[in-house]
Amino acid sequence: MRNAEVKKAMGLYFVMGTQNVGNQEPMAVLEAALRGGITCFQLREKGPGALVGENLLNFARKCQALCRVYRVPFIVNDDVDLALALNADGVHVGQDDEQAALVRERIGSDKWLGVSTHNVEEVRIAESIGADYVGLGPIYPTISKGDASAVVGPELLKEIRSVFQTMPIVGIGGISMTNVESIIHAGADGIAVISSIASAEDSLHATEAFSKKLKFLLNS
Ligand code: IFP
Ligand code: MG
Repeated sequence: MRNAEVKKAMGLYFVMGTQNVGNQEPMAVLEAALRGGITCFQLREKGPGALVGENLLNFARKCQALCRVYRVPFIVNDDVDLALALNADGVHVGQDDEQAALVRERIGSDKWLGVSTHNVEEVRIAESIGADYVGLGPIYPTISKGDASAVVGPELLKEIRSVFQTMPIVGIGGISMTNVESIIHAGADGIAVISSIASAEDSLHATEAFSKKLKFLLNS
């Protein structure tokens, strides 16, 4: 069943682009995250210095191949053409990206569709157009997104969970080892992180720590 598979993948969702890894080797960071136990990966290549064209295609192919080795779903942020060219497992779009309904039409029913949301109404719309999961955030203040909207907090997550009892929901934004518990307790199926893994001193160790904590929180 798709819903259960998606929920499981939302456990520890790693979002990364080459711009998120500082002077580290992006593939090394992704490999550390995969070894450490991430359950889903989203390629989000954005902002100044972002790879484009052939370079993006080649990098995306390498990421996808590595995710395959670890049997982790490979999702592309906001680039339907790239997702289709690679036959990615899914596409993630924001509110300002190509309308989610059009994306669903373009990718068909087999690929996962994820939508960034910030309130009840956006989740309602995402559900109505056939989103497989929603990212809700920023739960806490974040540095990874310059254009991030207002902090929603675990309270709104809890309210949204009470309205949408089966929708896979992943919390995103400002998540660290010290606040992950509040997000799972509020009803999320998992967490999405960028900096906490990509900018960590030791990405493998950071991922292992999140993974261990999430396994405990999600099974208790
Ligand atoms: N949520 C997510 C996800 N990804 C994004 N890129 C985003 C919000 C802005 F974690 F996938 F749900
Ligand atoms: Mg986007």
